[in-house]
Amino acid sequence: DSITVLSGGVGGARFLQGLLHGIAHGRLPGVSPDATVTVVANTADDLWLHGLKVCPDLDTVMYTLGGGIDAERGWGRQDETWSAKDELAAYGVEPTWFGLGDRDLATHLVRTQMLDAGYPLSAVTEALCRRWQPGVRLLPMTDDRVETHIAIADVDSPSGRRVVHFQEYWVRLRAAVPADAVIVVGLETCSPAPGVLDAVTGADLVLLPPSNPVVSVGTILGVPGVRDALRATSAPVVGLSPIVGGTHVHGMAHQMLTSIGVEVSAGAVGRHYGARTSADGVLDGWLVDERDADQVAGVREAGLACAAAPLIMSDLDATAAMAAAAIGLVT
Ligand code: GDP
Ligand code: FO1
Ligand code: CA
Repeated sequence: DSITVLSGGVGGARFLQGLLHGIAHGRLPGVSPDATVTVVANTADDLWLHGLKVCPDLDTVMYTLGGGIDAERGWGRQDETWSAKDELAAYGVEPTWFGLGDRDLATHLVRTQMLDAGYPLSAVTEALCRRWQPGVRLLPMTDDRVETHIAIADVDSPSGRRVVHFQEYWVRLRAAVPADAVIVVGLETCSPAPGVLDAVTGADLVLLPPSNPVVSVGTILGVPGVRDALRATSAPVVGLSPIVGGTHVHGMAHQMLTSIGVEVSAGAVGRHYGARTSADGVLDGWLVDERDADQVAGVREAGLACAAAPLIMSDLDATAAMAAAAIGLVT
């Protein structure tokens, strides 16, 4: 069996841990314990900083599944120290609001050196994963530079608006101001990384984890060819809601959904992805949390298989049970 997952960072990585746990323990209906998992990860959070290429979602998945993540923060390395960051600040070098830890820096140094030598990001990621052994095949959605920017209000600008990098919006501004628009620079002209489209069309099952539907899964779906591959694959495609009880669990799904005009509810996100039987839709099934059971009927009306189940990833067993329930919807 081969399972393909379109993932963001923290939410996606946590789901993947539970999925691998469920596979290994034979808890997933119709999935053999030697099933393989391919992860297509969002790279639109990426940034160049101090001359280094930083890929937060790729690294979050790699560190989480490889046992190197700082579990409390959900990003970066465990046992991290911050000497380089302090030294940069002492030089007055901007930006000071984004923290590259000393251990994490080594990853960015290796990555940047390999990119400079001409290797594509997909090859670099494969090389980094040789150390971390995440237990999945980890693919960037594209080898091309794609970066999400957020339009925010700015009274000092003649247009009344200003555009900041996604990381500046999230980390410096803490997503505390409304996002007027999400602009994913480079998305329309990028190409899917090698293996990405085949991973979708050749899979036995495709899962959309409870990742951010706009700035994680949404950007992957915007890579030319990916949406068509999802619509064409013979594999069932099923997603799990990141919205529980009308709000995001962690992160910033709320601001991002509002900015693209999608209501912040489990049902609305499922309908936003849409049924494969409708124009542009990508899903066969959509799983919502038990406290959103009142949304099931509306999702079914949109042509999707839908059910309610506990969707809080409190531990590996609970997360594996979520994956099992999602798979059960479409098999
Ligand atoms: P990011 O790239 O680090 O923001 O991570 P993702 O995009 O992969 O996932 C972020 C989303 O995960 C957020 O929108 C949260 O709502 C969602 N999330 C986090 N924890 C949980 C959970 O326990 N259950 C569900 N259903 N969603 C969660
Ligand atoms: N998040 C923060 O809130 N502050 C940081 O200084 C920060 C640094 C950082 C460095 C490497 C990395 O892989 C992730 C990092 N993150 C940091 C997390 C990141 O900003 C976001 O949570 C994701 O891009 C959203 O998926
Ligand atoms: Ca992300």
